[in-house]
Amino acid sequence: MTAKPLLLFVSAHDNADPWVAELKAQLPEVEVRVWPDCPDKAAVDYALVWKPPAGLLATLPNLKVIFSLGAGVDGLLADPALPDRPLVRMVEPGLTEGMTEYVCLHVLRWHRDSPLWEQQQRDRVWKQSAHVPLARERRVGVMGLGALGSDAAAMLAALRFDVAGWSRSPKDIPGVKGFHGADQLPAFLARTEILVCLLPATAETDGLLDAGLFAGLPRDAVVINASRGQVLVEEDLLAALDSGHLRGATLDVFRTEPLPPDHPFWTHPKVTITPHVAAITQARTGVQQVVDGFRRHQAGQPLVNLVDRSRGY
Ligand code: NDP
Ligand code: OXD
Repeated sequence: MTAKPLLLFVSAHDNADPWVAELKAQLPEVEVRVWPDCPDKAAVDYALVWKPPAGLLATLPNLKVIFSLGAGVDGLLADPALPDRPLVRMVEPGLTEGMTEYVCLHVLRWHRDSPLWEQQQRDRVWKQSAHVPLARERRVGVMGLGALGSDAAAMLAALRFDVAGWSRSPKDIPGVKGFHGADQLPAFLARTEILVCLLPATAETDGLLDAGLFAGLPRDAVVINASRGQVLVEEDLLAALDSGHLRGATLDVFRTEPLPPDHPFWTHPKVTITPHVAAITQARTGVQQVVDGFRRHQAGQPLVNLVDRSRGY
């Protein structure tokens, strides 16, 4: 009898139970093991991973495909021993819908001045604004128009925001003004009152959200970063908030996670923090993508959502 292909689930964070249950239900033709339960490393054909121990994947000599539990693969690519096998990143509706909810929530929150009203409530102040703008009067800019950014931008446009997007290559998203490449970044920034960052962390995007970029935004602009902490220069953001140039920031991701208890972001009056929860891969729909990749690979068909290692995403 031929042995079933073996898939190894490795995650530093996720509770393996829902994943194993979904994998067994949706992929009965595969044997599933959860690291560190792996008596024969040579038997592992596929790996489904989130933050695996550095070097672990290199010890699996017959590994055929690496599936990432996350959309962002910067952590995996940082492992110098990452084996040269196809790397499939996570693109699944749960992650996309969750991110779009997060983006809309925080864009609306800043658009409707909620932080101000919350402060006024704490201070028992009744003071109305002379003008409460509509979404159609608010210019939002989304950096990164991939699986997540394109969906979020389209939903913001459906909420009637005046939306633009910036990406490496040109895009055509209905209701979203397209900007691309370094040359068009200044024009994109100049028209952006609420900036949403959904770029991957790569060599090119490292530290992109810095003092120079903030200076290109209009006064009172807001920054929402739900991509990776590496994209943001934290001291520059603090300086732009403290100088009064920026109105506020919502941050879900940080250079060091968990955010250290003494970090100034925790208590900054203009900063809202969430603990890297903007979007979470859902087991049921996430496994569907793994099933699709597994079946494609078994049938000798091209894999989708493959990471281009030279680009870093
Ligand atoms: P994609 O790879 O689908 O999209 C990336 C987008 O960024 C593309 O539009 C790409 O342009 C653009 N881009 C990349 N590099 C550059 C550059 N140098 N200049 C301009 N544009 C660039 O990724 P996803 O949308 O799936 O995910 C985005 C990121 O979100 C992930 O990498 C991850 O870091 C983060 N994330 C955060 C989560 C959270 O909970 N906080 C959850 C999930 C993901 P082009 O289209 O032209 O290639
Ligand atoms: C991801 C994340 O990249 O959750 O999927 O950050």
